Amino acid sequence: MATIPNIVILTGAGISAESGIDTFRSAGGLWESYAVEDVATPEAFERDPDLVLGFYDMRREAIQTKTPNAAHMALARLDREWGKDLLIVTQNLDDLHERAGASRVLHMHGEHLSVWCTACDARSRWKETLIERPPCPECGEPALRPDIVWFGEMPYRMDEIFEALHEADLFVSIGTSGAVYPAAGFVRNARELGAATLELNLEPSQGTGWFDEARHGPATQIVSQWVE
Ligand code: BV8
Repeated sequence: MATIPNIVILTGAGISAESGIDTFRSAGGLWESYAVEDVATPEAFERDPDLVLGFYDMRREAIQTKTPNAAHMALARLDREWGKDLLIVTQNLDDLHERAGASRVLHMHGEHLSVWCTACDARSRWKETLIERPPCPECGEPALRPDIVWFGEMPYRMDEIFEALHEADLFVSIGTSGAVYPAAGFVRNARELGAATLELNLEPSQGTGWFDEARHGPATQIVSQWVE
């Protein structure tokens, strides 16, 4: 009997595209309207907090109106039914994996419904806007920022991710352009550690040559087909 593989799945903005959430670098993506250094860096937040807080307020509000698509549902089914280790490492801020029913999800770039107090360091769940500088639920200081990993900041729980890559027999990358590190390097880590590698994306990513196999098409089709 073929041994059941341990699986690590990396997802990016492309898996949520068909739910109506803007990607970053596809046509009409977010970064076409915003220069990333203007909104997704600590320096940008220092320089123009209203621009940055307004950008994330807009995205936090938009995400709450969206729903999981067939690709999220297929991965959630796999997560529920897979008897071995399985970890969904997502670069996405949205909670569509969780709302589809997945439980083994790790947000390496943070979550849109989380805020971080730069005064007391507490993290809190948050659905409202930040532009009015509301008081921190823990310490009352008007010092809340999005709990999101900006460029130049260390992604979250990297040790857990590398532990999972060590154990992985299969690494699957879904809906990511392979433009941002360290996530874009995981396929090479996985290969070096002996895992098989599969890319499921609308089009070849920047790292497509590192994958053993690549299937291209909309996630709602190719992810559902792969899970079947
Ligand atoms: C760090 C949060 C170090 C904000 C994000 C030079 C070389 C290597 C690295 C660097 C370098 N210069 C600088 C760096 C480091 C930098 C980096 O990688 N820069 C890049 C631009 C070169 N990385 C960092 O700064 C990281 N931190 O390195 O820290 C450190 C060390 C010690 C101590 C302290 C620090 C932090 C990176 C995290 C930045 N934050 N997001 C926000 O979301 O607003 S990154 C941002 O890009 C999002 O998280 C997003 O998820 C991520 C990646 O984008 P994708 O998800 O791939 O989305 P994209 O639009 O690009 O692609 C979508 C894909 O889907 C496309 O391929 C498309 O074809 C496909 N698609 C579209 N529709 C569909 C579809 N697929 C299927 N179906 C569809 N329907």
